[in-house]
Amino acid sequence: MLLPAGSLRRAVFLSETEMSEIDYSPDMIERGRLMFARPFLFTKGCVRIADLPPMDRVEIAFAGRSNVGKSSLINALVGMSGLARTSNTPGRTQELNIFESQSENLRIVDMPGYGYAKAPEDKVRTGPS
Ligand SMILES: Nc1nc2c(ncn2[C@@H]2O[C@H](COP(=O)(O)OP(=O)(O)O)[C@@H](O)[C@H]2O)c(=O)[nH]1
Ligand SMILES: [Mg+2]
Repeated sequence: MLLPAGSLRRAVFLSETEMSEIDYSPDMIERGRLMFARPFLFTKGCVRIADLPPMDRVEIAFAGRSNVGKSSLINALVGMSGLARTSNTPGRTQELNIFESQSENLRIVDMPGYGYAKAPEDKVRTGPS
């Protein structure tokens, strides 16, 4: 993707309050939309590093505190309401859930949230190992 020098950097480093859609051209917004356009398929849930797929494509991982809406955001981006499981209960996602685009060289990783987990203490302590 060819962008005018500095245009992407400017968008990335603007603070949240300064950021607006004006900083992105309609063409960039459309490219972003198409990047996540369905179909994505659930590949697997990884509990061990050894389970992770090979680093053979672009990977975008969503990390953040429990229950902030990581899985909901993935579903909204992809336009598939049931792809990533969402929950009212914090700490439900306890694996690295892998989703792969069927049309782009792109992988999404839905990560377990940090801060709270309703899981056995040993699993909370170690996480994916
Ligand atoms: N009000 C509101 N609730 C949201 C939003 N996004 C997610 N939720 C709700 O917040 C809860 C946690 O969402 P989830 O995507 O599972 O969060 P995750 O733990 O970060 O993956 C669910 O009950 C969602 O329906 C949002 O933008 N607004
Ligand atoms: Mg989640």
